Amino acid sequence: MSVNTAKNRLDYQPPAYVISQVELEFELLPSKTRVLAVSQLRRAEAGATSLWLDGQELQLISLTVNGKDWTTYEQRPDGILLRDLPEQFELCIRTEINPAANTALEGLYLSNGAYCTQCEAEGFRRITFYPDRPDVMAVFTTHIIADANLPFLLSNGNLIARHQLADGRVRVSWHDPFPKPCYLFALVAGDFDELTGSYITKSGRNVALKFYVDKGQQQQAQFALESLQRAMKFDEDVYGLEYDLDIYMVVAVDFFNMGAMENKGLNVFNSKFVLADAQTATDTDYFNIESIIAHEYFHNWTGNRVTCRDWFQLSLKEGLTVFRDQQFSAAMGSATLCRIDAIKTIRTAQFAEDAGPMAHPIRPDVVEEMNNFYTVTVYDKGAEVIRMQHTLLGAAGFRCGMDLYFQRHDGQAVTCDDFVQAMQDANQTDLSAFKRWYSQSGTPELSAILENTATGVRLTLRQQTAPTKDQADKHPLLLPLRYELHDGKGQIQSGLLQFASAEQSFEFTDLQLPVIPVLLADFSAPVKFSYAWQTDELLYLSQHAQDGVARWDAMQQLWSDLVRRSVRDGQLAAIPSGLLDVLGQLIRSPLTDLAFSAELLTLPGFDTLAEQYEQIPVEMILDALESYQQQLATLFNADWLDLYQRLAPAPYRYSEEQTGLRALRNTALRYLLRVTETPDSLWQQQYTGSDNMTDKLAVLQALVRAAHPQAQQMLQQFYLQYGHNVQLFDKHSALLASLGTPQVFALLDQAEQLAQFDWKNPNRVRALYAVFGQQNPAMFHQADGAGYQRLASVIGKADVINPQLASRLVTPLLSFKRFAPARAALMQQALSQLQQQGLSPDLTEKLNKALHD
Ligand code: B3K
Ligand code: ZN
Repeated sequence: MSVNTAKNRLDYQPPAYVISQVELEFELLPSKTRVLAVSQLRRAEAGATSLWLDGQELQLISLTVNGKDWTTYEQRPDGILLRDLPEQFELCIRTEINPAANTALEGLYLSNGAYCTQCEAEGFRRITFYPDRPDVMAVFTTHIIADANLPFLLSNGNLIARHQLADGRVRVSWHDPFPKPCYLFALVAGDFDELTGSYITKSGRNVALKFYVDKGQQQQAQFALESLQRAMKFDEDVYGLEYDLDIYMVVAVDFFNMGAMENKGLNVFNSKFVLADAQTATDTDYFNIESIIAHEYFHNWTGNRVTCRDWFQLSLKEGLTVFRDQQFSAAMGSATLCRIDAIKTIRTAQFAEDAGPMAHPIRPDVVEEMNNFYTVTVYDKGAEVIRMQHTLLGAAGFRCGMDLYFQRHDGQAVTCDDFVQAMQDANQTDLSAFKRWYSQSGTPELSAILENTATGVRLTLRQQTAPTKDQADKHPLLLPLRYELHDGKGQIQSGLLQFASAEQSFEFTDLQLPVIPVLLADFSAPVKFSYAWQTDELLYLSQHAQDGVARWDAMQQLWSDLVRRSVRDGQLAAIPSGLLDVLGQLIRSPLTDLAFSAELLTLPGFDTLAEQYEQIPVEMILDALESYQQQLATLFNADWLDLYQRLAPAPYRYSEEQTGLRALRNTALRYLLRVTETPDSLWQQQYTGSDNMTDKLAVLQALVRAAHPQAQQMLQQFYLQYGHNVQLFDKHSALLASLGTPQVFALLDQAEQLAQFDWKNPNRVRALYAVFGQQNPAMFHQADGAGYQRLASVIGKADVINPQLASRLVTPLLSFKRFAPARAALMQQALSQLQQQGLSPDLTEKLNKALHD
């Protein structure tokens, strides 16, 4: 294990030597894989004679420079420093690695008998000694030698040769003509089923599309293949971007640290984001597959063709690519629903990150372990920062900026500054005030006051950002604010304000009083905002705002006001009759967009509400949510039943219309199951009679959430029936881990003992413990600290096997300062105990930040 030291963004130095070409040869054996790397290097920094090569967990066999054994080097635990180098040379390094022992799933490892790689961010250094940094871009040729029982030997680019060797082994060669950083290198070797398709690009080139999945699962990759075709078309239509190789491959593996990886021409995917059919995947799974397939595809331009100069610039490719995949999802289905999803992520996980010890700007300044910075801030807030540029410049202006960005930087490793510069130059505008979004962490709080004037209203805006753990001083940011002003005559003025100072007033005329404002329509800036709306005004907006997001937001605001009042007064605030009227009306006659109706009828989640409090009143929020849901269930019992019965399901298809119907019907089901009079036959029929996993799982979710007496028994039945399938086993685990009763602890113990459970598989561990820590607030925050102890002990165990996995699981414990002293002390104690164990650099970085000021 290497000792990580903090690196600073401003310390960037260009590489001393660059590599034009690298030729790799792998002789694959589970615990003794031989790697030969032959690189052509050229001095880039005048006078340089030494070169640092990163390397971890490698056994060095030999090292030559221009064919001669090279002895002037210094080997350290994390690499080699070569000295006395000529201006230009061929470097030849032989190493041996042990994929079978690689449980960190970084570098070359085995997943169910198949070899695969994960190199981003710094995994290539576990394959060979190399300048493992994104600004060294080389043309890769890869040779793979393996036994004939591994029929598919894959790497980046185009297949150029395949030979049978005299000893029975096979040698294949791949060549990728596009220079790339080593983090985009990939190798896969295994026995798979292959699903093939094709795509004709807009300039008429035929691209072979190939999906590799476990045996017997070929048909389950069909939806992913079609999603890829849709993504390819979208990028041509919206950005004029065409695919550039003759082949695009996607491999699905079960052992994977995150969602997927955009390696050039050879994506590696977590199988849960490839495999789908009606019997094993839910509507949400289908949505995620389509969006992640698109995300990785879009990286081919935003990430691969133009890459990052250094890892501090990660948001250059991730924020931009998330924004692009959000645009794609919005075009494939309901734009409002997609936006609501993205907003929820910001308001829960991202606001929490900003308020906790890991707070960092979308372009961090200091990093110890790079894997810790693949965060909701870099990704999702990063996407919001791109979205704001899109809002400010308009779709056409943004496209001009993108065109200029590619024209200038194709084939280069660049910075976030380069991106904004292209946006500015293409639009002849000045974005310097906007750029603070890249360097300032924290969540701006925006407040507004509306005063009447002789001819209309004056809107006074104020903004302020509280200090964060990483940055004490904050400054105003440029906020693009989409607004609607609804006047007394029912007329609406709408537009976009640019607000860049601490305080500013805007005058609006020709408005009949009274005026009701919508601020931040479409969540046009990732901020917290407050305005003293009256209940009636919110009710009005929930029905009349032009922007769908604003309508939903008005409902969310009504509920969070009620919860806030309940918390303040220590007793449940009554639901205003006007709100009940609006809800009753919606249940009786839903809007045409059924999925949107379901969102309007759903209360904000615990996490969204929690982020609105400096000190989170756990029980009070949970109790209030529980009581309100119970009230809606009882009050509208007959209407829910009627709605449920009217929404008759058709044979399963994944479509916007059907997804909406299922969402609304299952919302009704959730309320129905909270009422004892609802006959068991109702949900039993849905469970046994439905032809799809969405509706089956919805029954189980509703039983679990309603703490129904039959919940556990049904989970057991589900396990017996479906537990042999790993995706469904994980769904069972996730349901079990979200049971809000103290029995959950014993059930978690039992689940760890099941044959399918495997501490080495991140999907298995996350289904139990990411869910327990992040989606079971009642039990995770149990007053005696049992939840904290459990998560900490799991993290300790996971860290020895897979540091990235452990480091992600720790998130909910890190923000202990947000809780009342007794609870905070228990959380802190769990973290301190964990710290006694020798931890990975990943966890060390986070725990040091959380525990020490
Ligand atoms: N770029 C990868 C993430 C790599 C994470 C490394 N710890 C997937 C993606 O964002 O598309
Ligand atoms: Zn990405």
